[in-house]
Amino acid sequence: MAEIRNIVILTGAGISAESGIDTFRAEGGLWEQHKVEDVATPEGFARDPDLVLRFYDMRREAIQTKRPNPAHDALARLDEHWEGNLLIVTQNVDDLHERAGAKRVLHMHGTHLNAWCTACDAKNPWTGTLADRPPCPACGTNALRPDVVWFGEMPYEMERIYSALRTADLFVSIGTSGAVYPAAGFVRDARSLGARTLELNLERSQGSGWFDESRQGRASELVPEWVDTLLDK
Ligand code: BV8
Repeated sequence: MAEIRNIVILTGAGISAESGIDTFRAEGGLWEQHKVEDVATPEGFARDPDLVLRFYDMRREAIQTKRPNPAHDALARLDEHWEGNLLIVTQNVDDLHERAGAKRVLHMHGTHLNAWCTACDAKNPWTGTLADRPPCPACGTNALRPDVVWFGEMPYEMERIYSALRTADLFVSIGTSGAVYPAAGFVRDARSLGARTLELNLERSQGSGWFDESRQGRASELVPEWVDTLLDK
């Protein structure tokens, strides 16, 4: 096994499932309860802002009652002890990676815990609601929206992600169905740049065939096991 120094980890809703946060595509998942185009697109927000703001208020309140699980804890431990480069790129808008103690985390689809002012562009730390149209703490305008990347919008920090993929020796995907791009394309990018690729997921994802190795199981078991092998080396 070639020397592993630089690691990029992609996480999705599956890593937070055992913390009690709904995934998107599972039975009874978020996309069964709400139409994506109504609640997670700029067009949906323009059409019915109340529906969208209430949808995110409900989720923002829910995640604050949840706790990190052993998968989040294991990645925080890896982050603390790994001397090489490490970047945890998450599609999740919850803060469970950070609450577990991970530092080298990048939220490519934004975060629940910020309110973004579409008037002055300020990103305000936020734990409350937005459907009641509170004023922006920076400019006082009532033009706040969730600081999340909707479908059709450009994900955050793509350049930082691609530069990490360019030097990665190992790309690991955890708890994601591989249904949403550009995240679902990272395994092919990493592979074409020479990295080894590993999938840890409850079931084979849509991009499973692109991984050198795919392990099925619960993140709370697979991730601590994988981190132990990496740190005990
Ligand atoms: C963009 C934030 C231009 C909001 C989200 C190429 C081809 C086709 C389409 C496109 C394409 N390029 C772009 C598109 C369009 C679109 C797209 O991908 N559409 C799909 C539906 C076909 N993409 C976009 O619009 C993106 N923007 O492309 O801009 C561009 C192009 C190129 C380069 C730069 C820019 C923006 C997409 C972001 C949308 N916002 N979230 C919110 O959260 O409300 S996406 C949202 O859904 C999540 O963030 C996540 O990304 C996705 C959900 O996927 P997962 O996290 O994987 O969750 P899912 O439920 O699907 O799966 C869970 C998995 O976990 C399952 O596999 C399950 O087995 C597993 N699991 C469950 N329990 C466990 C478990 N695993 C382990 N343990 C367990 N216990």
